[in-house]
Amino acid sequence: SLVGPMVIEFNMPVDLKLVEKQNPEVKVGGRYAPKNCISPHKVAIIIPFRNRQEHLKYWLYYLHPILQRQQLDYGIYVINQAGETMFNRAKLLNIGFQEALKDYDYNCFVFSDVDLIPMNDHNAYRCFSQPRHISVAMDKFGFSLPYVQYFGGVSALSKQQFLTINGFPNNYWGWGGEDDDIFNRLVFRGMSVSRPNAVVGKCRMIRHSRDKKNEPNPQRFDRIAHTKETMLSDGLNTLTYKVLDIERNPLYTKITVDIGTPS
Ligand code: UDH
Ligand code: NGS
Repeated sequence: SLVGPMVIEFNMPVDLKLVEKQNPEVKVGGRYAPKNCISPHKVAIIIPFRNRQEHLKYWLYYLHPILQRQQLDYGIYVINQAGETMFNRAKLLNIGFQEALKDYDYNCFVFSDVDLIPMNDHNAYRCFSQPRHISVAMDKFGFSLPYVQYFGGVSALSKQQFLTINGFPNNYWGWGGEDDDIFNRLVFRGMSVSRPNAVVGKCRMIRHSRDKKNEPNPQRFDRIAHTKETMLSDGLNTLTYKVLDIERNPLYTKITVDIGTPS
């Protein structure tokens, strides 16, 4: 049922009640599995989140139909950082991995920023034999990679790939570098990055200004220089947080978490 290139725009209002009606097969919490086959791709989609409801509405509007056409067995998890302390994208992604596994035996994890939409449904939101980078041709980078090691935006790791690198770092507070740390982890564990080509990989980002409490992290350059050592003691094996609330909405599961403060 794939259609190939799609028109993606962000100039109309999105009504989630309507999106629900347009996706009658999506079950509570944003779960779906194809009716006429058993999908080998049991995918938890993890979105790091705080105060971006407008972006989330576009994301749900565009992605639900695409993911269903891709015949994935999937669930949508929005990991909402409580409070007003510095944002921590990678830690929220670790939490998403751990919490989604309490729901279902997912074998694949797609980590997606809330403001990125694929422009071609041949760009599979699933896992491959090597970690997958999905958002390889973003409009804001002229539809190409900004640098060859770039692993930000949207990526997919199998459960095994994620466990092999001890998950993601928990101590990148504020903007930048955590995606480069993840790339380093993959390389240090002998993996390489799989990517679609730059035509299939085209995607659009919703334009926005910098969020409060997500200013560039001045420690990021120093941190990415030490991934090899820090990945042993910073990751899934040291992840701590408190779940404050789990909301099972019709189109997504929203998990609000207290992630603490920089140590
Ligand atoms: N995010 C939130 N809330 C925040 C911060 C980040 O939900 O307050 C999530 C969201 O999923 C977002 C992702 O974290 O897509 C990455 O953060 P980002 O969108 O701030 O990062 P990006 O590199 O933008 O896209 C940085 C600021 C760019 C300013 C450009 C001004 N023209
Ligand atoms: C690099 C950042 C990455 C970031 C990428 C794209 O410089 O975290 O730019 O940024 N690495 C460091 O700062 C060490 S963007 O143009 O999207 O704002 O993802």
